[in-house]
Amino acid sequence: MGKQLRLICLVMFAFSLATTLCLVATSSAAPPPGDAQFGIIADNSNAFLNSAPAVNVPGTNYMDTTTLMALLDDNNDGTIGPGDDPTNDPLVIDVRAADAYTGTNTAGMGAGHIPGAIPVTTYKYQDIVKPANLEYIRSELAKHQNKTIVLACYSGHTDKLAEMALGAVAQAGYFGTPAPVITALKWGNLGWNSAAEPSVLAEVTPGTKDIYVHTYGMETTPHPLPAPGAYPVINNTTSTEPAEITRVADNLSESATSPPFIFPGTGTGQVNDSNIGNYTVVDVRSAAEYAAGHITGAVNIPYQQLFAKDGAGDYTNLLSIDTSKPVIVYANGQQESNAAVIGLNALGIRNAGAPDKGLRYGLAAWNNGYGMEFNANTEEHNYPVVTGSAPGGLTYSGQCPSSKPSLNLSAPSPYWGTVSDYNAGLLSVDWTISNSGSGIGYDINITGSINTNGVTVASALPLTVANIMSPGGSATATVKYNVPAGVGGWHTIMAGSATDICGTSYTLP
Ligand SMILES: [Ca+2]
Ligand SMILES: [Ca+2]
Repeated sequence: MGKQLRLICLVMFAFSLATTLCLVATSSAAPPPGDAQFGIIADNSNAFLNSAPAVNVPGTNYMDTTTLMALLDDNNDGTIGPGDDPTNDPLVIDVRAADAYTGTNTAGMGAGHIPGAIPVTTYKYQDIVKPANLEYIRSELAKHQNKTIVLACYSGHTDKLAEMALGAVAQAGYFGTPAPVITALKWGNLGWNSAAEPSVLAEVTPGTKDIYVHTYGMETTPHPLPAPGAYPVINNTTSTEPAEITRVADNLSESATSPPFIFPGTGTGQVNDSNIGNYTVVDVRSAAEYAAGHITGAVNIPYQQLFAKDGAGDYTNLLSIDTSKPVIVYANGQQESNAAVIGLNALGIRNAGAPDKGLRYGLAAWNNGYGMEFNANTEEHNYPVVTGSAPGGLTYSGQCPSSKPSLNLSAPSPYWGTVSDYNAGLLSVDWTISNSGSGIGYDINITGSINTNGVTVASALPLTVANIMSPGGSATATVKYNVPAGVGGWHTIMAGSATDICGTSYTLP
């Protein structure tokens, strides 16, 4: 008994995105210590935190609102549009909720957006490194000569979460090379137009909310870092693309913690003098700032050094964070700690039962004699905002690179995946798609399959083959087919889709 082995005849076709042919050899560097994915994510996080933005606030990775306004209002007439030069404009990405962007919020949380700013497609900063947003950002970035991305949230806090994830992904090559400069707008839309953010203004103005009235303990006694622990195992994805490994880890990190911060206070789930000992507290400010006064019991790792390797090539700083307790990270405000929180959670440097959190508003909220505060005299502006669901006020023309991907489908190898597959007549084919072009391919999907002899596709389509494929790269996706009894062979024509860095779509064949 048993079925006769079915002979398979598959007609191959080529995904042909461009005629340019340029094979690029992949590098063969030795894997980093620990899990290979750990090293890739840590190195890209480190590269981002130590990249130098073209325009920034000294000591932080920020662009201030005055600098952004000067780039948008070149002729300094107070409006953005006619008479201004678009060639130096950065890409501004608004990471607030939809009603803040469109100007329909009724609680004083946003009355519109910076002219030309684009939203995250889902209006959630946590989704910033999901494939649909990256595709959108790539296509918008292609229209800008100034390859700088400025992220803007309500008050310059959550944009740092998005910034870290997007920055590490960019350093890993998701936008090609060189990576765009990625920064956040200091004090966000609050600093751009405080009148448009009355509720946010109240939140950061001393005396108007209880976040600023604490005087919890500070000390000057240094605490040495404990001995390094073991490397966490990451393995979030089967992709071998460093950019995709970094993207998946940061995407998981963005969604792992909501809210991504912990308030100082005595309410449920808040932290204060009497329960701070239940946490590992990491001060990510400079050594000098730490020495001058820090939260009782805190250890110090400046955030630019957090993801760095030591002289022996080990990630000693990361591994020295005691994760036997939930981890709280803090800085002068909440900004640098937010960046650290995304990277730490992405790497699995966290307590098994609780994601890492940043201290809400940082030292400024823990003890109002310390920390970073909004300066109404110099940081409060009334720059123009526009309303509506589409980017308002400015249009840009695209400048796409000439290098294009060229994707090919390799000879498939049909097989029976399992005995039950065999008994059910479900044949598997591993379709390997490779990129022999000179540009990165994105969002590569198998979208359809036309078959002869009564064969049908059992797998759900569209099927994602890869979110990114570098020149010389490849990925394999398995498609299962229902093969009726007695069929000895069939022909199949596969259909697929992909994009290039400009968001240009390719439908195949
Ligand atoms: Ca300009
Ligand atoms: Ca102007």
